[in-house]
Amino acid sequence: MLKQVVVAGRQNCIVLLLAILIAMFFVGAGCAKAQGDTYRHLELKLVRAGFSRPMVDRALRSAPPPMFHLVCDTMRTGLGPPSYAHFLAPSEIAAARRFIEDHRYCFQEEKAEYGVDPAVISAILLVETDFGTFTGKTPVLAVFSSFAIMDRKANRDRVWWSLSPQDRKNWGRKAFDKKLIERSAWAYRQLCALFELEETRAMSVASLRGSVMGAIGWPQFLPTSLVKYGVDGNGDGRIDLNEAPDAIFSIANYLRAYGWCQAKTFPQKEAVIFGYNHSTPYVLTVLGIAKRTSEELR
Ligand SMILES: [Ca+2]
Repeated sequence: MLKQVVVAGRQNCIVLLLAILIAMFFVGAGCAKAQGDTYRHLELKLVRAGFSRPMVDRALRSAPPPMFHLVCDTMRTGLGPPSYAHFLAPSEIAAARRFIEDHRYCFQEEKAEYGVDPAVISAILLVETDFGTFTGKTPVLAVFSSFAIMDRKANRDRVWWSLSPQDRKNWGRKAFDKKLIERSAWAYRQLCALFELEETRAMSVASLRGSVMGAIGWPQFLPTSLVKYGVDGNGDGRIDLNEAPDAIFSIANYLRAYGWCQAKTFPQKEAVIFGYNHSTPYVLTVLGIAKRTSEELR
């Protein structure tokens, strides 16, 4: 009798466990469907642009849900510009110099092929990610998908009403809409670049992680920059911006394309670095680090 009760109890447990698993499956499928619906018009737009439906489906259905909070954070007003002053501390200059010494053979090749000052490349890597220490953990596919769907008023409404009354007053609805529609177009271009990377260079875009604005790897390249200026510096057949040689050569390629080799005067050099990051404090910091690093290398 006792044995029968124990067996029946086990059977009930198995049935209960199966029921939970089946419920979890349907809840998961429901979430995936809801998520797919949110991205539906974006999915159609990408397929109409010529990207393969299975690839787009697979990527967007596995992407995290739209990050409205992230979009909202970028629309908050009253935030001061970032400070770069601490990068000019002697310990930071020493780190920039050490990086050049640790990768001197790579920099020799880079200098011979691209002609870009190693001190500038090292300064950029220091400021962007502290030589790969802080590259960001946000799924870049979700970042650009979240911004890309802001072409829809319903999605902008959701961000708008998540802002504080003061932020809404500072923006005004017209300027807010204009900004988010511009960001949506920008993010869509980045998404296209991501899918191009997946199609032509076999990169798994779903696994790419980066900053909250979707910048990737040690040099914090946007996908469009990665497509255009990414270089396989160590010759292993793939471009990985989380490896020093690829990061160094890719930055060199970018700066050469923006005219570094022709830039002789300080304002000309400023203009080239401004092409990398549209921030005057950033530009002055990078050139300041590079100058001090070069002085110490002599
Ligand atoms: Ca490589």
